[in-house]
Amino acid sequence: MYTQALDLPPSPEDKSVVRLAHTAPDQADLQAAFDRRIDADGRIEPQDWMPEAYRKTLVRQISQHAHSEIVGMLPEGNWISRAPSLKRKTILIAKVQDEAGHGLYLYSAAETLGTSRDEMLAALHSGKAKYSSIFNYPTLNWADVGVIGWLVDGAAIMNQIPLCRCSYGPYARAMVRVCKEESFHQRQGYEALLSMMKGTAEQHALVQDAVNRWWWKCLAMFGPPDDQSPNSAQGMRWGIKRISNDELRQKFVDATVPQAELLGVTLPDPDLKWNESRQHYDYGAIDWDEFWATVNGNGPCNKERLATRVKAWNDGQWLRDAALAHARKESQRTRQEAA
Ligand code: BYC
Repeated sequence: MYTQALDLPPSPEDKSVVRLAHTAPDQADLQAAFDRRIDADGRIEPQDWMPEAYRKTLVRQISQHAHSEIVGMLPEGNWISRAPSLKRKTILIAKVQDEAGHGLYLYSAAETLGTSRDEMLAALHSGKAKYSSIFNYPTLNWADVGVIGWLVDGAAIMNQIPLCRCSYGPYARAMVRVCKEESFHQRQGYEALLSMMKGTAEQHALVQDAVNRWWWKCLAMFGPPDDQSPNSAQGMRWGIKRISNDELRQKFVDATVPQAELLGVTLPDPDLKWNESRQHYDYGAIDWDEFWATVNGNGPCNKERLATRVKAWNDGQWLRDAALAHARKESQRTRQEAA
């Protein structure tokens, strides 16, 4: 994978690795060295010792993130065949293809922690693994595609820029490229909406309707409030998360309000107003019951999304089998030629 350290920790069966048991540091020394590196804001690499809980948290977060990128291709992919012009179609194809690339960087980053891609995908396909709540809502009209770019990708960037400084090296490096591409995605969405807002009253209404349907879901995307977020404190201590769910949500609201004004749409929140003393926008209450229902599999499109991914996986079996057979033949040929 691009920019990743591919040298994984040696397997215990690898006899070429000499292990000096009598000089091996004990668990407490390893933990202390790990803590010092985290405290000094250093990076942890795949070959380094790390606590099992740190490894587990990273596999959880990175694989969820990868699944979100892959499932996130579906709502927009739905509009490729119906894009209103050739220009919009090529942009949308490129964007959806970027999301596939992001999924692959992220699966590769998670694999450096010793979990196979097959294990991660099996967890997704069985419904055990989570992916972002936001992709369980339908894209009803073309304006939804623009709003996904503007608001969903905008929220994603807000969450993901701090991940470029995550303490785990492969994840942080993958995020640098992901963020550059997400930034293009956000701007193309906003630009598509600006075009629609220069159009007819019917087009304005489509944009406003899409904003009304996506706004609250985007705010929930940042995760539960800090005082109800079980993973936040430890994630922050380990330098995986750098900014809390609530702080990121606030930054997103503050950045988005002026963009909505420029676009000429209303954000569907009567409580949204500038608070002079806080120097931030206040906003209304998020429906957390709806969020949890969606996260737990009962959103409008959860079943459809999962069924589509499982079908794609099953339909691709012949190709994976053929690729493996080809690779086996190639390596056999190379060995014969070398003999
Ligand atoms: N949806 O303790 P918390 C994209 C879960 S891709 C579903 O705060 P944490 C894009 C959370 O996993 C967007 N589940 O957790 C792609 C945890 O459950 P578990 C994805 C959510 O990890 C294509 C529980 O709630 N981005 O943007 O400290 C096209 C408690 O939460 C959600 C990433 O994955 C949610 N929205 O913080 C366009 C970024 N929120 O795992 C766009 C990387 C929370 O304990 N991930 N949960 O069973 C993160 O930054 C963090 O994992 C989160 C959650 C902020 C998401």
